[in-house]
Amino acid sequence: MSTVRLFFALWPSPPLAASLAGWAQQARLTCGGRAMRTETLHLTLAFLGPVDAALADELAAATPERRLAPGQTAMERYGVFGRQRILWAGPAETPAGLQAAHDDLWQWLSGYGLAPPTQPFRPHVTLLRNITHAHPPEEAPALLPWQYDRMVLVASESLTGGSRYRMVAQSRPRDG
Ligand code: 2AM
Repeated sequence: MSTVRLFFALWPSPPLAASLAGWAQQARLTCGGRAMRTETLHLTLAFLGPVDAALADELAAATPERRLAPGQTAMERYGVFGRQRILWAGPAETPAGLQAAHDDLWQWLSGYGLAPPTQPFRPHVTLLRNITHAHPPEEAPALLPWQYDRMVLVASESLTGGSRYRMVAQSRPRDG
């Protein structure tokens, strides 16, 4: 049975993605590593991992009927995941609305037999991978507000030298 590696994410608008790419360039001066391509920057709400192709199709068909409660977060700090050698941007605290979106999403996904993560939700946008210096810059650039009203379902396809993201579905805005 073939599988598809899936995740649900918030996708930044092009101007927000461009600002985040600026954050990445600035952090790279301190941390080294490899910057993610601007058009791939995202905030993962739920990482499903490999799922059977039939279930992937079912989720893609059901996603447009999902409503994500609109909300907002902000990119306000840098952080590091040392073991993964990742430098990220994220909110200082997880906003309640974003946590609720994550929890609702996993409640829905558990109905498909998918197991919620055991780790707490840490909303972040990965900016750099393979960093060589495991401490983030002391100061982040000016806060970037992020309003969201939909999520996207993304397939991550492995290629030699990296992975490619393919958007397979998106939720409809609540009043859309
Ligand atoms: P990362 O950027 O912190 O690595 C596609 O790989 C997306 O899913 C990325 O945002 C990635 O987060 C996330 N992801 C990959 N593996 C994961 C895991 N085991 N648990 C949670 N998120 C994961």
